[in-house]
Amino acid sequence: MRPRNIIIDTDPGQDDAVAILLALASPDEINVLGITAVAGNVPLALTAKNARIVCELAGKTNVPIYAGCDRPLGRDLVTAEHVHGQTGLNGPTLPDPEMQLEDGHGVDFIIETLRAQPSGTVTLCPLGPLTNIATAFTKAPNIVGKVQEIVLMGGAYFEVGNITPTAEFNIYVDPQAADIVFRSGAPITVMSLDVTHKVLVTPKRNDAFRTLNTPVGIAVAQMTDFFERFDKEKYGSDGAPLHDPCVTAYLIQPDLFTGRHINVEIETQSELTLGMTVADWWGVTDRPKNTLFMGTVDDDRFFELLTERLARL
Ligand SMILES: [Ca+2]
Repeated sequence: MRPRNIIIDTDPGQDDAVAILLALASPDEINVLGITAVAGNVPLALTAKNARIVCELAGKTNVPIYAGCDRPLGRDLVTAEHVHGQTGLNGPTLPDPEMQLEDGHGVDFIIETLRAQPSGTVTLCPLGPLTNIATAFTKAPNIVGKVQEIVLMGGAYFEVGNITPTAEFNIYVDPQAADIVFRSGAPITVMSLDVTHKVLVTPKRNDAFRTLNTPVGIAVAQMTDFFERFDKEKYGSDGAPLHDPCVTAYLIQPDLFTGRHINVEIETQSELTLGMTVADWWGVTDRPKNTLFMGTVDDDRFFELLTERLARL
């Protein structure tokens, strides 16, 4: 089987970093055509820098990295330094990148790549707010039909929300963009909080990263240690959820996850529930099924895969 061509759209973020490392460690399954940074967990200047830091950590300095949109479509940027720290990658001490950003805008890279590649051969992997993807779809609507699949981290049904009582962070930051993407007609697979809250970095799993005793293993252990401080207190759990790597793990081993084909729509108006993913899990409407919405994960096998792949870097 040929590796799947993907574009990673990201706002690193420690969990974005782990998702990117997992992809770069898996060239038999995944070919990273490029990385586009977006404003989200921290502002764009930092996410564009962090993406380069992560590729250098992996020793993969030939991946083209572009800066994309620096703010949501219709509202001010909301960031999450309270989770990820001031840099977005707090935890390890990693050198400033030597890699340069590519010239041009991340949105144009997405458009040009989809135009250049055969239809149905490029998968988009958004790990942050959907601003870049929505902007590309709005600017060049004819690329939507060429997308193989969008596999994204965002939203929730049973877990409801993490940044507000009813909204997950990525969708909440740019609900207008999410609305455009979920209405686009492109095939969408969603790694929601319902899944990612089951992927917990317990002390034992953190130790497994650390005992790889490689720069990557140690850095991943330090990153997951850092945001655990916040999450353990918040959730009272044995470890912090590792959200974004669910996206890249799915591309490598889809049978780790199960879900349902359902309709998902985005709340864009209500002040109270802005950014809610209104997911018709129980099939109580006739709205068209636009999403494969994941609900369960084999977390032991997920961490076996992740640790085994990180060891290759
Ligand atoms: Ca992210």
